[in-house]
Order: sequence, then structure tokens, then C-alpha cells
Amino acid sequence: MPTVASARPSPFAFEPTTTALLVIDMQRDFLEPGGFGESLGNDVSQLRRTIEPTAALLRACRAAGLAVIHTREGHRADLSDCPPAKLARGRPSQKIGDPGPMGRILIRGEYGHDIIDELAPAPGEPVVDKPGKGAFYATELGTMLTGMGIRSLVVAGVTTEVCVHTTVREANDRGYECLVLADCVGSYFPEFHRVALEMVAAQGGIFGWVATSTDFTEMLV
Ligand code: C5J
Repeated sequence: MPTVASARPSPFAFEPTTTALLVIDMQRDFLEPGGFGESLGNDVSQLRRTIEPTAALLRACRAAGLAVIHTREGHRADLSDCPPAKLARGRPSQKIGDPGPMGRILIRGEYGHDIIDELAPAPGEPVVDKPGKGAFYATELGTMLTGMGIRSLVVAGVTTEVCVHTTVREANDRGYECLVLADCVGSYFPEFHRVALEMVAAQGGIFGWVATSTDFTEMLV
């Protein structure tokens, strides 16, 4: 079985036919200069450094025939799937559903809600629209993974300490083995990113493994 020997805290073995690449929330609202994330004062370069390695990762996974699944965080136009507690947070003038630099903020169908061009899903790759931080909550992801026979998830996306973490925790509780690729996940806050990765692999891999994308793709045939 292919094994990422350098993974922390221990080598990560995976069967390619039961492994999926999960690319989390690589959306314009979060990554694009001039978008929602930047308008809140965030340094989008901290997220944009993940684009090139994730594009290479996608190419390698597609070439190897791995399943690829994308997610997007966002809500229905009428906000009926957005809990009032989530809606109430954020800056008073820039809440979910308000007009933003790239359309209504985090609303499905808006330009800013969609995935950046560099990492656009290939035809046939599923895109899971999620109303929460975790990709399993109120989505079809669990059913989809069961149907596909997936046992292991290789995880890329943003942000490390929010949607990546929540999703990996959810996946771990459901019995999936998760490898988080350090160079393909990012946070606006470098310290949160660093500590979030430490947390994944702490205590003998309390909810996953961490490696670099090249160490993973080298193991793909
Ligand atoms: C994600 C967020 N995708 N930080 N969302 O992490 O609100």
C-alpha cells in the first residue's frame, strides 16, 4: 500500500481506490484580492500561497484517477439555511447576504461564492455546497463518500483552523483517515495555521496526519 513516510505523527498508508481529495472552500470570497475576505482587512496572500501547490495536487490526483470533491461555504439567497446566530456575526455592514465586492456575500450563485479559476472543478467532479464550517453538516457528503467506498481523505483548502479543522474533525469521528496537506491549507493568521496543524497530529494523531503535498503525490502511481 502506498505510504507517506514523512507524515506526522506517523507514516500515512492509503489505498488510492478508496481515497478522495477534498478541496475545501477555495472560493473567490475568501481568496481573491478585492474580495470579501480582503475587505475585512485580511491578508489574502496567506491563502493565495496555497493555490499553486493545490493546482499541482489536483493535476496529480486527476492523473492518478483519485476521486476529487470540492466544497463551497454559502447560503441560499433567502438565507433560510443560515442560522440567526451565524448571520448576526461579522461586521454590521458586511454580513452574510449583504452586497459585497463580488456579489452578495457567501450566497450561492454569486460570483464571489464560486471557486477560483485556478482550481476550478473538472467536469464530473462533485461540488458540495455547505451552510456550515464542517463539510458533513447538512450536506450529502457522507452519503456520497459511503457510495463511493471512500475510507481516507486527503485535505486541502481554507481556512486551516476553521473549515478545514471542522471538516477533518467531523470526518475523523465518522471513521475516515485524514491527511492534511500543510502547503495546501491556509489561514489569514499564520499562527493559527501553525497551531491548527500541530493540533491535528498531536497526541499520536488525535484526528489525523499532516504531510506536504509533494510527499503525498510522490506516492501516487
Ligand atoms: C472557512 C471561514 N472556509 N473561515 N470559512 O474556513 O469562515
